[in-house]
Amino acid sequence: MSKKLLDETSKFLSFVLRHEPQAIGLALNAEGWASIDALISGAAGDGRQLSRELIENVVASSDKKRFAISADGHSIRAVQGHSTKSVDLQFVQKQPPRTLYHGTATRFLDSIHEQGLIPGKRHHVHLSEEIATASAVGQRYGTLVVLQVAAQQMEEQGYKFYQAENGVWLTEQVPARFLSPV
Ligand code: HQG
Repeated sequence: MSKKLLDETSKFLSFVLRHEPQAIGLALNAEGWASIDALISGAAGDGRQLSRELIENVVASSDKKRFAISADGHSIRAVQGHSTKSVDLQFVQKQPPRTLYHGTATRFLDSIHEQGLIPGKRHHVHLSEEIATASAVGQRYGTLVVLQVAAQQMEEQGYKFYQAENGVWLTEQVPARFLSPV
């Protein structure tokens, strides 16, 4: 199975499981789960050949562990990163480390200083424990800048944090006063 096929399929799964399930007539429940059979037939209707084996390979090889298959093997979901309104994952609140990191592009900084970090189209602001991970995320949008988030201080002041099963930290927003450049 080629890396190209795995990457393309991973992008397709992110698209339908996080953002636009309706594009292939797929239903996600509130916890983001979709039937694997329905995913395969919906994709086929869109001219895309998926198989159970290909899907399992994408799930297993995903560098960021983006997807999970249910214990009974019938369903699949993205573990975070959603924008679709049909999903409302109930993450368990968790105490964050003292500092978390967010990678972004320099062109967003003026707006971030004004508004703080906001989720945009997604349901949460995404934060990392590692500067290296935050750097990879921020580089996608232009000239990289990594911001340090005073996560523990935020939590002490009542802001809630969650950790997705792939390790990504999530919160609703980060006011600018908790941000500083690394
Ligand atoms: C920026 C990838 C202007 C924010 C990664 C980011 C991540 C603002 C962009 C996951 C802003 C949103 C998410 C403000 C935030 N003004 N810009 N007030 N507040 N921004 O893609 O965090 O590979 O929705 O800095 O690994 O970049 O898809 O979020 O640049 O975990 O699995 O608005 O996506 O995972 O961009 O990335 P995104 P993100 P996957």
